[in-house]
Amino acid sequence: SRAHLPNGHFPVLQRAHYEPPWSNTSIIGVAGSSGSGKTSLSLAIINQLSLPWVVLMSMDSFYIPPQGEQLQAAFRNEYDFDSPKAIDFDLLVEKLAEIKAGKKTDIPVYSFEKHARLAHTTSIYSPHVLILEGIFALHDPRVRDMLDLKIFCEAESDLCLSRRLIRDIRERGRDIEGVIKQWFAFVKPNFTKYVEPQRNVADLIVPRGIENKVAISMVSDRIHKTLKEKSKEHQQKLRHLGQVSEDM
Ligand code: UZR
Ligand code: MG
Repeated sequence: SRAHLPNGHFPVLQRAHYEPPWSNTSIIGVAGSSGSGKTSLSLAIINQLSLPWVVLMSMDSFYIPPQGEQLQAAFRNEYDFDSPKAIDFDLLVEKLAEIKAGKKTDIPVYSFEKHARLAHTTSIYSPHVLILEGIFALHDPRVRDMLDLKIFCEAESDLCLSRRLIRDIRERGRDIEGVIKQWFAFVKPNFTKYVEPQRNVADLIVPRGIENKVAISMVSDRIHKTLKEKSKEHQQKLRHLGQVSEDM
């Protein structure tokens, strides 16, 4: 409200430091097992949000490129990509902080064919909402502190394995034996050890993925509410700055 200002007298906004109202990006973290439907759920949330500036960021971008002996293991499908040790959380934290500060941010592009970061990067610039999805989206406490909403995507393990089989064979050039071997060697034990415990730090556990229309619209409503609050705070800050510069 402008009640505290003299009639018809508005603060000199151009003297205030301009800060876009979306500089405090709202970040949603979506964790869950491989094949639990994190990507589909994230896309359904984006669709429901119906906002112009929403970005989906996969934690795949933050794999640490294996070197030497480990690189050779990766090409033999014997490197553990399902452990948090495989993720560069320091870099992720740095990038999330930049995004939240409204800066233009370069995100690495990781190639699973080459097991390396590619020479080019992708840029993210000041979205209203960022969805961070990945098996370890809720793992690191520094990341959790930057999240406005923490979601755990829940699905039965036989469903997850079925999806992973179909996807890896169709889209990632793998074979049945290889996928099943990797599942029992890495995916399943690490799920119990590192992925499942994230249920305990989630705000919301979503069963049935994209079929869960109620959960999707609740998440969307909540984010819209958060954005309204942030925008209101920002406008108040601008008004306050205007008031201060008038008083000088
Ligand atoms: P999600 N993964 C691949 O195998 N290839 C890719 O191009 C991208 C991801 C695997 C990754 C991990 N490990 O097990 C899993 N490997 O996908 C995580 N190798 O991705 O949550 O989408 O299933
Ligand atoms: Mg996925």
